[in-house]
Amino acid sequence: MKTRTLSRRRLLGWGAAGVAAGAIGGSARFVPHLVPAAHGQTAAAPAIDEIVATTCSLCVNKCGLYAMVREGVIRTLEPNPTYPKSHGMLCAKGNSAISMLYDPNRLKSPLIRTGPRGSGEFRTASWEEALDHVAERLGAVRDELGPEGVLFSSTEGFQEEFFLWFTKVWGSPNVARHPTLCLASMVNGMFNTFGATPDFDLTRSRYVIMAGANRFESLVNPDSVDLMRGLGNGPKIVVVDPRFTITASKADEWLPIRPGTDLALVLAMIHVIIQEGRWDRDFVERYTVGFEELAEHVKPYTPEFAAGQCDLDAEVIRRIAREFADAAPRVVFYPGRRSSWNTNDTQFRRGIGIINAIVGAWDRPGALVPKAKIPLGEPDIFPPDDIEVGRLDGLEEAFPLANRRDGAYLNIRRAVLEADTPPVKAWMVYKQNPLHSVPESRKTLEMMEKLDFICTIDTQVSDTAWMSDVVLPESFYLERTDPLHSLSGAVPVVAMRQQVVPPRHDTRSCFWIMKQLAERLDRAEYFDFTMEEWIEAQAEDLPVSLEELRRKGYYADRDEPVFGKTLEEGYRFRTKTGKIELVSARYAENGYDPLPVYRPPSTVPSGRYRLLTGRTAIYTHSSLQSSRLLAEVDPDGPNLWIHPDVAARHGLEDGQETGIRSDFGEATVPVTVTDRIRADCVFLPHGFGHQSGLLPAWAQRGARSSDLIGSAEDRVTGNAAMHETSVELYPVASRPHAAVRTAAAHAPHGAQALPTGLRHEGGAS
Ligand SMILES: Nc1nc2c(c(=O)[nH]1)N[C@H]1C(S)=C(S)[C@@H](COP(=O)(O)OP(=O)(O)OC[C@H]3O[C@@H](n4cnc5c(=O)[nH]c(N)nc54)[C@H](O)[C@@H]3O)O[C@H]1N2
Ligand SMILES: Nc1nc2c(c(=O)[nH]1)N[C@H]1C(S)=C(S)[C@@H](COP(=O)(O)OP(=O)(O)OC[C@H]3O[C@@H](n4cnc5c(=O)[nH]c(N)nc54)[C@H](O)[C@@H]3O)O[C@H]1N2
Ligand code: SF4
Ligand SMILES: [Mo]
Repeated sequence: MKTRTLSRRRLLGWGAAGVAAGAIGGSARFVPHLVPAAHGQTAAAPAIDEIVATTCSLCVNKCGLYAMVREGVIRTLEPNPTYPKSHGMLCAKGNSAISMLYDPNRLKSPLIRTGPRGSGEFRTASWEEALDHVAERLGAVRDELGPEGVLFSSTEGFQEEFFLWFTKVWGSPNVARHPTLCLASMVNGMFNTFGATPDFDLTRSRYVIMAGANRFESLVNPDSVDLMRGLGNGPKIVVVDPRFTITASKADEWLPIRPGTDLALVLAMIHVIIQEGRWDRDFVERYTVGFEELAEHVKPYTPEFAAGQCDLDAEVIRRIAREFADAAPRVVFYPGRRSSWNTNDTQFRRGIGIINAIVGAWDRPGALVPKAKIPLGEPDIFPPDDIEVGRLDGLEEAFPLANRRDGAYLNIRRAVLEADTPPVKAWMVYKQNPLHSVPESRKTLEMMEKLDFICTIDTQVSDTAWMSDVVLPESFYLERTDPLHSLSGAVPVVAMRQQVVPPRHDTRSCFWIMKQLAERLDRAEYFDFTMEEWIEAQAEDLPVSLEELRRKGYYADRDEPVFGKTLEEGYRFRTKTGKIELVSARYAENGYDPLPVYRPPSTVPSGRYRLLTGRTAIYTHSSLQSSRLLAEVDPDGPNLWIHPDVAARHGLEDGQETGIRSDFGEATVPVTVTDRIRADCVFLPHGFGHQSGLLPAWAQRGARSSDLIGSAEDRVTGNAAMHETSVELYPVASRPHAAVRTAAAHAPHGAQALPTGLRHEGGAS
């Protein structure tokens, strides 16, 4: 087996620069004049000793920021005004980072379980002991079942590459990453149309349709910032959403669609555009295949048909289709991000790809833009071959076109549950909270019961960590240096995340943890490098120095998107035919509809409502509900949205608690009575109802959405289909309003058993 060595050449420079990350000479001179400018201030900047450029990690967006340090303490975080992905934005979540960093109740050291799983009985342990323990348990599973006996789960983040690297060199094909809970269907739909996943030039667009994508609450940058900046003089924005979201409230038009029917709308719009001759003939001719078949295919999808499905007005559908086509090519029918909605989701996203393609909204100003990426140097490591033996997700047969590196979450869980003897016996979880993020938590709990060993690497005792055998605390992002990260986009960037202050507690980086485990499990040769050497190798071919990167926080090779490369003579799209595929050759080959066929969502039995899920503006999934600061400013809370008609039917008043039950579980939750939602569905904000006794009381408000949502899957990717579940409401005895409850009272297995000092100080009301 070939192993790696880092070339000496790559070792030079980093050490010479003397960078104990965080102590960065020169940056203080560079930044202060930029920061006030970003805020339109003229007053002198506050007295600070040091300014460190770094990258927020509190959600997927990776916004650029400057940390202002005085006397070794971070005083404020300021958005990096020039960073191309966030353009001077730092959201509420990002700003909560300081309060999280200095929270006295943080997870401070490794924990080892001492009582029954879920009892909350842990003791603190040294790293030495905790790592020895993890290594011993993983080693035992490897001896019994082989390396494939360990399941690895993780969510994106800069340090995730070391977790994935460990997985690879360990040799397990059993990986469950977050995309099959999130964007897998959108990516697949776009890729099988354009051979690429696009970004968007929203600043130059004239007409933008957002189906669901809630950009003013579910922030995705630079899209959210670009749309906000454009309000008033930017594109016309049409929001299609069963809820009147903040995004809808800022839009020009809101279409309160019946959930799960969007593909009918898209097909009807294509029908109108073709029937009325409004497509871009030249573009379709030169760059696409399958137009004739498409024209035939959409004939039955009239606006009247869609109106019946979507509960919208046929004339409105016609008008929107015309306006969209007439404003083309500076238009974007936005394909969304969290596309884990329905079982036909990938076909819906394909429909969006197609409508953009036929009006020529591709690789031009104001339209969809293929993403570019700045290549990073690769350390000289020769990884072992991918192992496929013992693969549990069954992708080959079930989802041949799905991304093999991400797995299929629900399929893996099913395989473990259905096997007589468990094919995996250990679970390593990094930066992920599957008890919240994976539908049907009771099955996840069942799977946990079948496993001998669970280790979670987190920054807090999440519900998943609470059920684990060992919890390893990663340092907070402001306390660590991560590898460089190349973010693809219309304007690609290389982002730098560097340590601002040293770790406050006995925490470590994922890199360090993986290296330690590798050393204990005879994989040391694959981790024979330091973080500094890794970064050095990554930066080797960049045209900027590491010093410059550290000072600025990022590197970008352009200020503006470059348009038209894929439209040049001879360019071959990365599809089977080399063209933009209106008819998908790969889908046809694999037994899927080559043109998107509308299939209605699951029926909702009478007396029930479709359950919708999603996020609110100030939380990231289930990760920030523990922030006291955010809980105090939270405008939305964990409440279930219900329409006034629904409230009247059940005799519910605003703020009152209701029981909510699906075929998969039940919960109690307060309601918000609002006509900002349709009457045939209810909306449960995601990420509340924590059960870990080591999280504060305010994190326990509301209901855990994964307790209610069933395990439906998208047909093409295996992406979870989270909006196929229906619920009923039932009365519950009125309880005092649950804004602040004691942690002990609501911890499922009695937090009393916790050693003193572990329990959350803010828990008592
Ligand atoms: N019901 C429902 N389910 C959903 C969704 C939904 O809207 N509703 N959304 C889906 C989507 S789009 C996604 S992307 C997934 C996300 O699913 P997850 O990735 O599971 O998201 P989180 O709930 O934020 O859990 C992240 C965990 O990582 C921890 N963490 C945060 N920062 C760090 C760090 O620096 N290091 C380490 N080691 N840990 C850290 C947090 O404390 C938290 O426990 O959920 C999906 N599931
Ligand atoms: N504040 C905040 N921002 C985030 C995140 C976060 O956790 N918090 N997470 C990030 C991540 S990982 C992701 S994936 C993105 C997700 O960003 P989005 O894709 O925007 O996801 P959601 O918040 O789930 O919002 C989905 C919207 O779709 C609507 N909807 C539900 N069903 C239907 C339907 O059938 N048709 C239509 N047209 N609309 C429907 C819902 O009412 C909701 O408003 O957000 C990112 N940004
Ligand atoms: S959107 Fe907010 S939480 Fe997410 S990276 Fe940007 S500042 Fe951080
Ligand atoms: Mo996501």
